[in-house]
Amino acid sequence: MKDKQIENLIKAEEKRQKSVVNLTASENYVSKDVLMALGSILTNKYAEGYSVQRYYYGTDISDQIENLCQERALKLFKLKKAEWAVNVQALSGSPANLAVYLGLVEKGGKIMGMALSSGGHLTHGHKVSVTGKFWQQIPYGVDKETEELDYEVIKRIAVKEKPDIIVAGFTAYPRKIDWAKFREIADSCGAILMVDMSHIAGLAAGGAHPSPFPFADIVTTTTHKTLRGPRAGLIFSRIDNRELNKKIDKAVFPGLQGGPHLNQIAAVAVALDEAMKPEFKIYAKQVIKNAKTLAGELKKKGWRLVSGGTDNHLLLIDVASSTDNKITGKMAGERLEKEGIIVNKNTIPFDTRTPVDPSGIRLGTAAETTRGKKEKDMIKIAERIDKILRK
Ligand code: DSN
Repeated sequence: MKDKQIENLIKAEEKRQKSVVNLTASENYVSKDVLMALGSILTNKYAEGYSVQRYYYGTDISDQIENLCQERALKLFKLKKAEWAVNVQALSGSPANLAVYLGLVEKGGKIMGMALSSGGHLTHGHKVSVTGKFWQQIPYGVDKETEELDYEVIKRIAVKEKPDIIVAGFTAYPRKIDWAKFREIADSCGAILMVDMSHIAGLAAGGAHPSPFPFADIVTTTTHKTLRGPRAGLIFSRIDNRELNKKIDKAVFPGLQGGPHLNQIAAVAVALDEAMKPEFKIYAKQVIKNAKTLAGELKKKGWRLVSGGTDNHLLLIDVASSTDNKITGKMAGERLEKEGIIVNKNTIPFDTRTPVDPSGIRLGTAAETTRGKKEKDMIKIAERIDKILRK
């Protein structure tokens, strides 16, 4: 590169990424092919609109790239073209979720989503996000005892509040979600059911987690977590007389965005193809085996895990109540970083502390599994974490 300042910073970041144990639950390492597509000349092209209707010329190849990405997205999740549509232009997960609400929920309408404090995402209607300013959030949480979703309670809230849309999905919930129960809840109050599968998309693609598609009307996802692609967002919608897909397409463009990032769409297409390979199924299963091993080992050492364990790729440790040395999530995250283990601080359900210095840390195994780590490595990582945090 001619720009030495940026080149050196990229090299430094590469070195950092290689030198740490990365347990950030939302990160992963993409392949060289994904990077090549992302860093390609496709970034030069404007192709505002969709392949049926563009506002620029010279877009034949842009059409082919976008169509291929859509075909692969449907194929990966075993969806029929006559039954599901997919928009591949959302720049990431937050704009994808925003586009769904913009397209389908009147301003001021009700979004029923998991509370941030229970593991939901900001874009599930939290007040600090635009999704909680333009719409009204009806929050649901986890049970205080089990720290898991209580579907009867969620149903009662839904029937009382009659939300326009129910969002099932999370950013920090270590348990499987019962998609069928959410379908039943949505039907009991006439709401659209949207699943935000950002965290578990790769696990579902690899057959290691139940797929939400048989039950949802809309499925959104980021592509860079367990799915191991570039940073981007996908919005799947069921094709029927509600015309959800047409409303969502309009919300993405021209509602929220201009020209699609073709380099990003091509890189997503590459990642989707990689996720169809048999090795990806093995990867997805290993991610969960690793998370379960890590959780089991930490529990043996006396760490309290939210809900007692994990069914997916992530775990939440309640560090504040696990030790008597008054360690907080912030202190734990910083101490681990100093020793080369990267996690993120996280609130736990019913946290009495703040998101800036919460009671917990969140750990995930997607990134280290990409690097070939197995159960035996998780045992060693658990030992290191225990030692560092008990110092
Ligand atoms: N920040 C992502 C995560 O870590 O889950 C979601 O936006």
